[in-house]
Amino acid sequence: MERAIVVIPTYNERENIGRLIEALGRVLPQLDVLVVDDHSPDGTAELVRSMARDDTRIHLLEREAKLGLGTAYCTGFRWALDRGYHIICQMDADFSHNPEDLPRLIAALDHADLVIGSRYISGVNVVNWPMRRLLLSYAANVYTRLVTGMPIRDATGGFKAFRAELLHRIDLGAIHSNGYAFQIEMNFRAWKLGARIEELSIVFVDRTNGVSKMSRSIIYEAAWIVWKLKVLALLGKL
Ligand SMILES: Nc1nc2c(ncn2[C@@H]2O[C@H](COP(=O)(O)OP(=O)(O)OP(=O)(O)O)[C@@H](O)[C@H]2O)c(=O)[nH]1
Ligand SMILES: [Mg+2]
Repeated sequence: MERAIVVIPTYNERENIGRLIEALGRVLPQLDVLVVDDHSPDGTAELVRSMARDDTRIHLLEREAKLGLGTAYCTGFRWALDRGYHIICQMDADFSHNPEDLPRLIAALDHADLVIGSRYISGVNVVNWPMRRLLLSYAANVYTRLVTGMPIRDATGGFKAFRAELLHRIDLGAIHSNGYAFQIEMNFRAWKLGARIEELSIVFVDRTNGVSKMSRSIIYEAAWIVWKLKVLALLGKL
């Protein structure tokens, strides 16, 4: 098997991360795990560090403060590229993304450069989200598709698998977005590079443990990034 790793950003996920790493180990015993923790006050990093002591597949990057989701991913991606992984995945720590879906995502990299776990390709596969949140997410995706022309049904999701060759070609240093905007920007840059992108249906379940980091500013950032990306592409800068 090609060397594969999943990057998991965490902020106060102590209640979830241990069980998630164990579940990943059961589903994909060969998979490495990199947790990028932003100095979570709840001791997430201590838990991961103690698990990493007994298991060489588990890795931890600790940052000194909550520096945002986008830079957490980019730091993790660079770490994995520097160490020669062929397949680099990303998922949330809160069990919204089912570890049992990951083998399907990785298998599809046989004929794709980027595989996206998608909530919106066969109806709407979201469990336990309030209607307001679902409508917001769905509308954000329609809006993103209309503005950018990018043929992706779920451009804001965070459950994905990349071929390392593609990540090498994306200018990670030029990315400053966070939250949903970060997911949109990575997809857009991949699409502009001519990457083979495939969406696979997943069921997304709202978190049951821990608190959400969703905020109004994350929504505004996503609303404006699509125009920024479109203009950069028109100017030939992407
Ligand atoms: N390292 C790091 N991780 C973060 C940061 N913000 C969020 N995360 C993690 O990123 C993942 C996604 O964040 P969530 O809070 O689940 O965001 P969401 O899925 O949009 O919203 P909820 O599921 O409702 O909480 C989780 O694993 C978080 O712990 C951050 O600033 N730094
Ligand atoms: Mg979540």
